[in-house]
Amino acid sequence: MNEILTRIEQTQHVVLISHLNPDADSLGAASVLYTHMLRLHKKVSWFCATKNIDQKLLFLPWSEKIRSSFPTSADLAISLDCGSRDRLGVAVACDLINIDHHASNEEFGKYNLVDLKCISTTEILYKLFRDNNITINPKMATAIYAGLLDDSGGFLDEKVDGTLFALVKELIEMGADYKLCNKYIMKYQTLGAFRLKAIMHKNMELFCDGRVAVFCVTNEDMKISGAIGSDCESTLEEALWLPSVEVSFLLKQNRDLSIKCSLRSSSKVDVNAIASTFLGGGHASRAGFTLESGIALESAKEKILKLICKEL
Ligand SMILES: [Mn+2]
Repeated sequence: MNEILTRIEQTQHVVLISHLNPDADSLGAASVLYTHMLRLHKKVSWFCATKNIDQKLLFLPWSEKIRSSFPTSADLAISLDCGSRDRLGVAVACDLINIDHHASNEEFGKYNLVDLKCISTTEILYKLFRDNNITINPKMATAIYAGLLDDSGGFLDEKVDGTLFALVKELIEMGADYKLCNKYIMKYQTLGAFRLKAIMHKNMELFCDGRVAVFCVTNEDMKISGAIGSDCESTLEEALWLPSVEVSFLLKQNRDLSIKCSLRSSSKVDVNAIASTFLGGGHASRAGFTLESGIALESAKEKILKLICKEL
């Protein structure tokens, strides 16, 4: 049997870790393993350092079990969709299994299951279970589909091909509630998110002949709209569908005045490479990093713009 599955068999108490500001893939992957651990009659906890999890993701099986305090009694941790140790939002002392698909993954686990060919971390789990004859039940199939749907940008990503649709068909046959995922992940929005969109649309700036779209979101914008951090991302991604836009990035002020930068690209510009010059990472088409407090939004914007325009 697979080394990772063997280690899981030996555990008394496992903690599943979704990354900071979790998406449907990180939560979906943890959800899949949560079901699996219950079937194995293991004690299981689900940790996420972010307290305000996007409401639209709380339809995922077992998401009501997520806690923001780390269980010290766990003897095994499994990080899902975390490219680097700082994405965990916690210091982990016990053995760690790192399951991820980010090109920037730092293989920080004692065991690492990193597959860059997979479109989502949930796809890695699908393959692990399939190859080891582990049954995928409807709850698991739903969570696997959720990760695929979100990380492929609603099946619009360049990497989407017939093999992926064949996998989707299989998941539906296994009982995946794809309609529920489609509704919540693709369409559901809170009033706060809806209001923030209007602010972001109004304040968007275009550079390099309209090829780069830039969004700056201040703490004030967040307060007025009542949105949460992850609400910024859909507008950031939508901007790529403007005819001239090839790269979009967002600078979002955090409460401690550090700045979170998220980048998206639909062209040859590798935003993972740009993010890594700021010690961040991700994928060629979506990446991010954080700038320490003290740097002004405007000067951060100039710096990043310069790097992107050089690549265009
Ligand atoms: Mn992912």
